[in-house]
Amino acid sequence: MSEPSTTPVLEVLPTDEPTPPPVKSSSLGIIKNIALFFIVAMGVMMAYHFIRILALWGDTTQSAATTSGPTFGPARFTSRDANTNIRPRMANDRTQDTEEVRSNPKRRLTNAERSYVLIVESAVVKPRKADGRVWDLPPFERPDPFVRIERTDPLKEEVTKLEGDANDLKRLQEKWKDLQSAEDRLKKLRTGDKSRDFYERKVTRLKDEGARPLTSTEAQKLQELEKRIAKLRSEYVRTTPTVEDSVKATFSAATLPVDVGDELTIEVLDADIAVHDTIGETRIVVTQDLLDKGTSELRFAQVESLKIHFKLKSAKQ
Ligand SMILES: [Ca+2]
Repeated sequence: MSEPSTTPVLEVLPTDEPTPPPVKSSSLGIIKNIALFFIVAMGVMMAYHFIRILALWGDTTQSAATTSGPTFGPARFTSRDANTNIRPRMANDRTQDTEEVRSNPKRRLTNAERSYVLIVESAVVKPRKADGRVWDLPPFERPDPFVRIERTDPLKEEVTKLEGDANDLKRLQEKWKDLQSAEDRLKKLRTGDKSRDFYERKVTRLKDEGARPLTSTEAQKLQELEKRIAKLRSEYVRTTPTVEDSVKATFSAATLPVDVGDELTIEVLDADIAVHDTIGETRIVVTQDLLDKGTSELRFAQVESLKIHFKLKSAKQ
């Protein structure tokens, strides 16, 4: 509770005074400290409530006053709306969308309802990793960059669940393959071969663990799961093509539909055979300012420059 903050006060003050006169003043000191403690505690509580009230007040005034969803920074309200009429058409309908989504978490802004597309224009990558090593084995020391954009999206939870189901089936499939190859191996080994024992034990273990082929229903289910996972994931994850062996890559690739309030994780990766190296990763929240600016240049980790562009969808899209 509040103990950690109180103990130092109670203990330190008396010991700091080298020769406190006995009984009387020490009991006076304790009373003082207790009083001080209550004053501080009340102060903290009052500050806490004050901040909460401020926050609530901010929330209500914002949702009542703004005309375009969540905002980050006051800059955009006055000047732009007054000076230019860049985008009056979206001001209201998109706000309704975002407001509706916020008040009803089940209602998700669909990609079709998002008004912009995030174009990844180009990337400049530092020639070496943060630890000073080159990206790839010589003579191809330069990275093979591509960019992955992921929007924070409730769909991910569903995908994770489906992936769990798919992985169970895949594990079963793997186990069956292992059993078959162990049995094959055993057939080829002569009696008395030293490694027979190893494979015999392996076969017994896999059989004990229930290794069996997938039923046709299971095989079909796995196929459907994988299709569905890929489809759902493409709703909130997109990657650019890979540019091979280059520290200056031009993509000009359309990725995700986006809109105000979207939180995006942007990763620049070096394509590799097994595991892709992360060149840099950053997170942005899409604001009206960013959308209005159109093009932005980001710089993070080993990414010297990443140019992105928010393109307004054409009216019919
Ligand atoms: Ca590579």
